[in-house]
Amino acid sequence: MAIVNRGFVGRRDRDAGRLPPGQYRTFDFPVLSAEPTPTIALEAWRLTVQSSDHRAHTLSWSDFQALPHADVVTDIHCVTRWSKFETRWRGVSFDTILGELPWPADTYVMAHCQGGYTTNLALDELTDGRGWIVDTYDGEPLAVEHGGPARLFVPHLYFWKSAKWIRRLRFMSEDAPGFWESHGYHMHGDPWTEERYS
Ligand SMILES: Nc1nc2c(c(=O)[nH]1)N[C@H]1C(S)=C(S)[C@@H](COP(=O)(O)O)O[C@H]1N2
Ligand SMILES: [Mo]
Repeated sequence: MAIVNRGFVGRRDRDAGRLPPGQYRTFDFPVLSAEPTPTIALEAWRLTVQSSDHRAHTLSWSDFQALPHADVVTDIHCVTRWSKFETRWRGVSFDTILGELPWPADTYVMAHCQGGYTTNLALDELTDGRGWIVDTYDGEPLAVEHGGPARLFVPHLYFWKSAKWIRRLRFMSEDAPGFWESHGYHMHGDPWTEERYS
């Protein structure tokens, strides 16, 4: 009895402080999409990175697969108040993507998705291993309802910033609102300070 009790307390201690304010923990993996789930063939998949002066660098699926991948294990937090702990992803860091560019990056990025969803981020939020383009979840190719074949993954911000079905990363010299940001969501979206709405 004492052992069971100690084990339980131990788990609670380990998870204490892990839930941002106003969030609850879920063990499911909810699907949240503002648009219908698209069909994306790998042969047709492209990731275009666009400079603020309209130069473009495009990666095919095989170009993207040839870039170094790494594992990311972390918690995720949706603004609708669910958090999921210890999610396991694999992908290419934004630092690696930046290293591929033949021109300099700019201060802000608009992520554009197949289907029209957009979200804005400061470049600072994506560098130093904090932003990823992921193609694998829990050891399997990323399921289409979760943004496969590849999605943006920025887990330290609310999950609406992790754009599914990413197609284009457009650099900007000034910040501008994406889809949810222009409907009242916060421009930044830090779950620890509850930057839910602006
Ligand atoms: N293209 C696209 N990306 C999106 C969304 C969307 O509607 N369309 N929803 C966002 C929101 S609000 C959340 S919480 C997460 C949900 O990701 P999931 O469906 O894999 O849980 O995706 C984000 N990325
Ligand atoms: Mo969300």
